[in-house]
Amino acid sequence: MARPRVLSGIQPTADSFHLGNYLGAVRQWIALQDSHDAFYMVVDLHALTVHPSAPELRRRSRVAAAQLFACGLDPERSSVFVQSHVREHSELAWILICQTGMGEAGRMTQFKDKSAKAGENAAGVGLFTYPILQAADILLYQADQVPVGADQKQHLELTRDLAQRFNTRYGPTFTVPSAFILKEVEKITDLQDPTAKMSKSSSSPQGILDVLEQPGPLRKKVMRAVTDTGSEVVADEENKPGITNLLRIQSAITGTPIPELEARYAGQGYGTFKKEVAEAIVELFEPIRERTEKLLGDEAELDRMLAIGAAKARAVAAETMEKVRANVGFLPTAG
Ligand code: AQP
Repeated sequence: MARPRVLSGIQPTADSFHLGNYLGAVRQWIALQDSHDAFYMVVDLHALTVHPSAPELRRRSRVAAAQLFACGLDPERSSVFVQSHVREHSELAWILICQTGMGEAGRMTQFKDKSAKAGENAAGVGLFTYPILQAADILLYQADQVPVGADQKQHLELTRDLAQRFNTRYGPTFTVPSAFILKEVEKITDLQDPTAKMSKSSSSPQGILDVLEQPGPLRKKVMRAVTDTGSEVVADEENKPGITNLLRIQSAITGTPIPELEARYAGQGYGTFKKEVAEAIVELFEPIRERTEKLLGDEAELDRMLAIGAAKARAVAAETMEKVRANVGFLPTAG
């Protein structure tokens, strides 16, 4: 029987992924590559919404790809590629834009948050249509599941609505996908503002833990993480969001259940606990950083690995688009 298909993407919008991206998404991607037919991409078209310079986008796209391979994605077991290498993403996005209501797109909370931050007149149309391009990314590959963090739930709902609407209007065309979200790591929060998600674009440098960061600054940031009044290491989302976030991180990295961690640190105060969380993060990130640097040292090889993924992705995308073009009523090209 065919394995279920899984697809996800990450934006090359910074010089490193952060711990939230890793635990909330990339780690699941790696785990799923054996049981699923896996497609993972660096979504450079999406990154254009924040206007990087051309050299910046090129550098960040390569760094993002190198990190994915360094984290454990295998070009033989997964299709790892860059979104702009498959032209069908933009074509399908336009067709889906024509199926989307203004109110529906305007309700997306990520758009509302990001445009509010940019200022009313600074927010671009790209930011507004971003979730529709994301729907195209997913539907193009007929994905069954999409492993993401909690911040993407609403976009996944829109994708499902668009797939169902399209199928009703034009006949069965798309698989209706579902989100694959691990509750324990669905929202890793900012170290300085433990109620907000850790984010490439909105966390302060002290609030974010970058995968490619050196051990020194990583340790310092964890030790300076905002904690809560009291001294007990116990999970309590409401009253101790900072400690709860660190417990979640420690548990996800070491595989130790939170109650066991609470028992281990009972009566020891925050210091020992934070030190051990910092060590777990340093140990996790160090080999990834080293492998990323090595991969970035041979750009030709990195590009070759991405070309393998793009070829596999193009084959699937072309098949879906052929069906979509016929179903919406575009004339076949002669010859
Ligand atoms: N804090 C987080 N906790 C859990 N999962 C997270 N993800 C992001 N932040 C957290 C998940 O990582 C994947 C890739 O994210 P993205 O790069 O496509 O964009 P994003 O969700 O918008 O992440 P950022 O860091 O906030 O990026 P910017 O600031 O560029 O928008 C997604 O699956 C996401 O859920």
